[in-house]
Amino acid sequence: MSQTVASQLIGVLEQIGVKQIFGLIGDSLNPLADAVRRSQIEWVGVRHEEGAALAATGQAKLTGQLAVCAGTTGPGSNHLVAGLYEASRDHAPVLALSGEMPRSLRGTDYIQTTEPDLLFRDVSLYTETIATAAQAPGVIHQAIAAAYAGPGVAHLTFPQDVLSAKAEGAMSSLATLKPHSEFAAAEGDIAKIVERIDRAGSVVIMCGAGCRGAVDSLRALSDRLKAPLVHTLRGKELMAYDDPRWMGGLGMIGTKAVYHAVQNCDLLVMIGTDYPYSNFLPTKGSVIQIDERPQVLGRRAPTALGVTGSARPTLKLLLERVSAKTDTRFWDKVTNERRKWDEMLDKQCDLKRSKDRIHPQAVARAVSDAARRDAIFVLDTGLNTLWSGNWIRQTGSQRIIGSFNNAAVGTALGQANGVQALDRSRQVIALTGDGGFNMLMGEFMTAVHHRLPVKAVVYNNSALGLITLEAESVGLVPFREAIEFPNPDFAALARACGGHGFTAREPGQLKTALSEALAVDGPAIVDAVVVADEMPNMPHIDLEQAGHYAVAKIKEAVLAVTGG
Ligand SMILES: Cc1ncc(C[n+]2csc(CCOP(=O)(O)OP(=O)(O)O)c2C)c(N)n1
Ligand SMILES: [Mg+2]
Repeated sequence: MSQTVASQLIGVLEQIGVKQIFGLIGDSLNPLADAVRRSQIEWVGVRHEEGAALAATGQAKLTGQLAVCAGTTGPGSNHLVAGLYEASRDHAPVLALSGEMPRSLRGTDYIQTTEPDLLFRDVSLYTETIATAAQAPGVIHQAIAAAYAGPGVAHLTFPQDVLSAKAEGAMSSLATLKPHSEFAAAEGDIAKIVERIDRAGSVVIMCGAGCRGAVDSLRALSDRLKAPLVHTLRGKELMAYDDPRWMGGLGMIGTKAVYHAVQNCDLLVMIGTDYPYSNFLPTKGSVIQIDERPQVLGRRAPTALGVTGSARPTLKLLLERVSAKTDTRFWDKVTNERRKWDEMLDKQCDLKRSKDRIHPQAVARAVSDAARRDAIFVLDTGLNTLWSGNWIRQTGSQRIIGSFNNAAVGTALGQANGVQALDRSRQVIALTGDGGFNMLMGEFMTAVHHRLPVKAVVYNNSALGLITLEAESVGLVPFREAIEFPNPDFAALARACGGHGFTAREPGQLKTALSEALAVDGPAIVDAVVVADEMPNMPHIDLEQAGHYAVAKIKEAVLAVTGG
């Protein structure tokens, strides 16, 4: 059989290392799926195309390698779009494929008509319809190159007859399709950074996701400068929580020690982060920012020096040049405050806090304590992000992903499926609110179907919990009928799907439910029934200042979580 455009595309994806395609088959996609059937690539059929986009995104976030999802004509592809925003916002290289009606039917308001290039315009760095076989090799190459260059989403539409057409031409330059290389800051910029660091008394180093791979240098720099290392939520996974240098996060998922350190240091060095919550950053301008992306420099806080460069090679150069500091007073103060904050967290998550009710912090801490040392946590969005983000004590070899820039509810399970498909022997734990789980709970069937042993831990408060807080913070009466909802028996649901289900209603049941769920072979749901009226910590507010002021500040805090 001669090669078709579909088999040419699949051949290319195979050659560049794509192992799976997540999608939902149908009409125009049939020729594509047929090419997958003949290949080494695994077709992971999902229950909802948003789940396919999320699964691909989860993979791409974790590995930085291209991941692929597919949806068929019109409605099938429409479902991809919401999930793709995860990849777009977190800069993960994803190729989205849309099937499309045959070219002869275009422009006649035929059934399932959409304008995919218009629909995918916002979420994609590159979107193109392949109109002829001759166009395919060049456009496929360009799309993948664009996804890696962003990184972000590239989208291609294939009319059904084009997919089945005889391939023309061959793909060349496959070797160029890979993540871009790191680069060091220029010599002149290094000199300027060194001069400012040498001049400063106290230095704090803020580490974002861009610091992956640079941990040894960060430790060395911290030791040399007696500088606390603080992190963004995406940076949290990089080091163990109990590394004495790793003081904690900044913001609502963070500590008072870190907030004070950032506000009071002489110099804040931000590396590999586009941390968006300006209200937690210093306003006085003593900030240096180092990042690969020139467009992110200086946009979140008044910044004295912005330098383009990747974290790892730039830190190496800095280590060759910066002078050691000896004064440990600032370091000691931050360490002291951090210890107190940690003790407070321990109290809040103590299972003995209430006799008959489970506090959500205890769920996060129990999951953290029971997880393997190389587990992957996938967080959802809502109050539950605060519980998971603040109470998980990461090991440094675990991974933590979520919807940290898109802040979308209902994204954890889909991403967890994708991550689990990369390695079915790795422990993958989705921590999600009940509202988030309900949104795409059909994707639990994707896990069952494809033997993806994902463990989903549901914080069950029968409410869109964060919304209660949002309403109260702006002086509105929470609209209970809109916020609260009934849940199914999640454990029974899991079993009905062919998975495993466990329930914890009382503190005494939590650890057993979790350890049993983590021990079973196959996907499982843990229904953790938690108190609904738990208040989050506000590291930037002194809680002694109760009353109206605190309530007003909750608004600020909530906006910091939801992005407004
Ligand atoms: C897709 C999407 N829909 C709506 C929102 C607005 N929103 C933010 S948090 C939240 C509540 C989530 O409820 P749940 O999953 O139960 O988590 P909880 O806050 O109760 O922990 C909502 C609706 C959003 N961010 N994303
Ligand atoms: Mg909820």
